[in-house]
Amino acid sequence: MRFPQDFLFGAASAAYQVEGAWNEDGKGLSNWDVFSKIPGKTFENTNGDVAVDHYHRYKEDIKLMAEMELESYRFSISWARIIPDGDGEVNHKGLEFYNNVIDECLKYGIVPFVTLYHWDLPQALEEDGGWANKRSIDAFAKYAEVCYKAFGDRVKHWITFNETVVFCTHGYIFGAHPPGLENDQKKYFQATHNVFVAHAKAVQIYKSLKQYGEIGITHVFNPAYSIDDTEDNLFAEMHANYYQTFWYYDPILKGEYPEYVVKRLEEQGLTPDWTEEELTLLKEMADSNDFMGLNYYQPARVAKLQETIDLTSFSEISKGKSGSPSFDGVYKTVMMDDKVYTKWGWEISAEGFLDGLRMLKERYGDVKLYVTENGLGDEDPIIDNEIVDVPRIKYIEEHLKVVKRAIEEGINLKGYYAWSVIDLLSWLNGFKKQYGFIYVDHKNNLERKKKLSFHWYKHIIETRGEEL
Ligand code: BGP
Repeated sequence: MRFPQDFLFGAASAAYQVEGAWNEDGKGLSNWDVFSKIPGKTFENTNGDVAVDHYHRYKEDIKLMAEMELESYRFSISWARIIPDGDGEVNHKGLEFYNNVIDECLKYGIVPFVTLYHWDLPQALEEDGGWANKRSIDAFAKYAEVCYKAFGDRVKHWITFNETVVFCTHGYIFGAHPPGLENDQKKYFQATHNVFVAHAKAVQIYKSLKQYGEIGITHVFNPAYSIDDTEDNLFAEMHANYYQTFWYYDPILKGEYPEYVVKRLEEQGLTPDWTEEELTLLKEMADSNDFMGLNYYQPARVAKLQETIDLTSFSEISKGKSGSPSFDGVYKTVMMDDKVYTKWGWEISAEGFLDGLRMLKERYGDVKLYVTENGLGDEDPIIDNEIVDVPRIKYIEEHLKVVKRAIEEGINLKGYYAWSVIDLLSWLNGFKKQYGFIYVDHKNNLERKKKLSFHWYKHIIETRGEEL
């Protein structure tokens, strides 16, 4: 089978991880501009001040994407470039930059797939309570509307938020992302609710403008599987799926929260402050959400936690590595001897993805899906001046095969975006953890170079994955 003509082969990036130019052309401060400069918060205190300088080199980068035959480029907009203080005046230089990026993509026939929020919140909003404060809901709605009106004539694919589970757990539980709070479960659940409401408002505004594109959200897809068939561990699997997946997917796709979690939150006094009006809006907007974006890297192998853990220290849990307790102390993820892991301890399992897709179909029916991120973080080998990232090719190949199989099974998958199009700044792992098809030489003026995977992906796109 060749992938269908309307299936998009793409690759992704995010503003803070590629752009740099953190204080240029009227951009406001973002929470990451501030947080990354607190000593010890990021790997070797790296930050995105320069990143890979995409702000100044977007033409060169997009030209390379075109050479790779990329059909679509997923990138994010930096909110603080557009509205420097979060909800005040619009910065026209910011609009100009993204107009240029979009036009450059279209010049080559590359479909721009735009994420509105990939974690860099204007610092003024962060200082006012960030996502735990409802002010951010209306600020986001305003920002989204500015973007639709400025870019919506050419951008027909919108993602509101990237990975709510990550920025909320890392921000309010693990202390590893801004605002850097540890184990504040009350604020954590409040923040997730506020994001869902902000998403719903952004969808409502988008539909009212009648721009006839599509809008959805991107979630981490981290399906949980019990390590065995014991009752305890099957319970852990169920619990993990409710907290890590259904809590996030249900309010978007069903317009309501899963009863299992709602009940527990009530018992624990953790119910978010939510109004009837907000809950009604979630319900009303569920049918207007056009797609779900899935960022899949690995499944979770889980077991019930038998020991009691210190629920105040989370620094190690935050890195996505298997072998950590869940923040509510109910289960733990387990590294298994018969599984394969990356250098960063992330399991490699394409089958885990396929089984998870089947689970999603069972729960949510035929919803349209895009793989908005998938890829291998590695330290790429350089041999005779060539970047021979064979493990990345193998990783993406295995996952694309699964995508093909899923489509054959009738799962409604419409595109695949590798993470990432170019080597970029990893939030917590600096420049050491590489993901790109394009290499960036940090010792040589950030010079770009094509990796082996660049040529391989180009071939996959040209042949529409026929040989997979
Ligand atoms: C996702 C984020 C991306 C990217 C990716 C890889 O969670 O959406 O922005 O960072 O993970 O993560 P890491 O760089 O930590 O390996």
